Amino acid sequence: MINSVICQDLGIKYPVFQGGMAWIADSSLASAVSNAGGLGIIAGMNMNGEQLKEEIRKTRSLTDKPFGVNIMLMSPFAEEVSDVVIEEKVPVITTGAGNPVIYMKKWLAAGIKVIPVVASVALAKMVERRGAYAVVAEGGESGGHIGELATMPLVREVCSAVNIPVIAAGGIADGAGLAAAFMLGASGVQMGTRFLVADECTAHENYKQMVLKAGDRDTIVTGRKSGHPVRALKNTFSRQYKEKEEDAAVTAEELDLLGRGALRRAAREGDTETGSFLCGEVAGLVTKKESAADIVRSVCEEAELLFKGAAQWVK
Ligand code: TUI
Repeated sequence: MINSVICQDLGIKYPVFQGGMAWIADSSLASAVSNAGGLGIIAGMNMNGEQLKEEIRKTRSLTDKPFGVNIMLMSPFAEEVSDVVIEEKVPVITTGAGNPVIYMKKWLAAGIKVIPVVASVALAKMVERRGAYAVVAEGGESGGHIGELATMPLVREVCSAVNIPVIAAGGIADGAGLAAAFMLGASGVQMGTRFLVADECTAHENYKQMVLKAGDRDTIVTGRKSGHPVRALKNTFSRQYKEKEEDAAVTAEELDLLGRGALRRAAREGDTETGSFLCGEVAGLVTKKESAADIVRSVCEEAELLFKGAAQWVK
């Protein structure tokens, strides 16, 4: 069975995290992944403190296994939810889209394992010094808000720069991806796109169909100019956004207005025209719906077979 140091430390069976996808990763998906032996993660991004509290309690009613909360640092509720996770004694926090050091002291004092998502060696080293238990090194193949580097160089460089566990993310959707990440020195993987089509994922059916149909070249990155690059499926919204951001006559306010509510319209309403369908480059590998348990188990079993067969390359 695939196993690593993070399994013992976090009390999970498989070294697989589910990404904290905004407007998608709720108690249903997070509890299913945790019950399957991975680490389910609730997205705090779109919730205020009260809403997150409710979602944490729901998750606890659905699983007795460890789970995490992702705090998106650009969220207007970041400060508020940073206290809720302490009150609710959440065992693991991941952070995204920023530098979490201003919150780390209080989380660590509360005994929470802090696992920032990083897109650079510099931030990985900084959070290691501040007491992070591990980092998620997320490459630009991911869906959603992304950094500059690709997963292969980022994971390798972060692994050689820090002495804490590294969880690889970005472009991983099957056992081969997990095996490759471990070969780079990672102790676990985080997947988002593969879990979008899980039976327990409450994203709109239109979202799931778009992911299932998408191929390798069906995502696009917008927002590079504004410094907030985001990867999403190509559709009317993302093409229009791209066109407008390249038009010097369009102001930042107009772009902001266009993007407002687009994640909710995709995830909850399935609005294929005006929604922003965040999705990673691995969409081409995601071809069938199945339970979260089948996803976690099959990814680990595929990786195990690959490792067992790896001696064939040594003569
Ligand atoms: O956070 C994510 N992915 C996300 S958040 C999100 S919500 C949203 N997205 C777009 C528009 C509006 C809302 C959707 N997807 N991933 C984690 C991640 N963090 N990826 C990259 C980073 C990152 C980037 C730069 C982390 C830190 C950083 O630099 C911080 C610093 O100060 O060095």
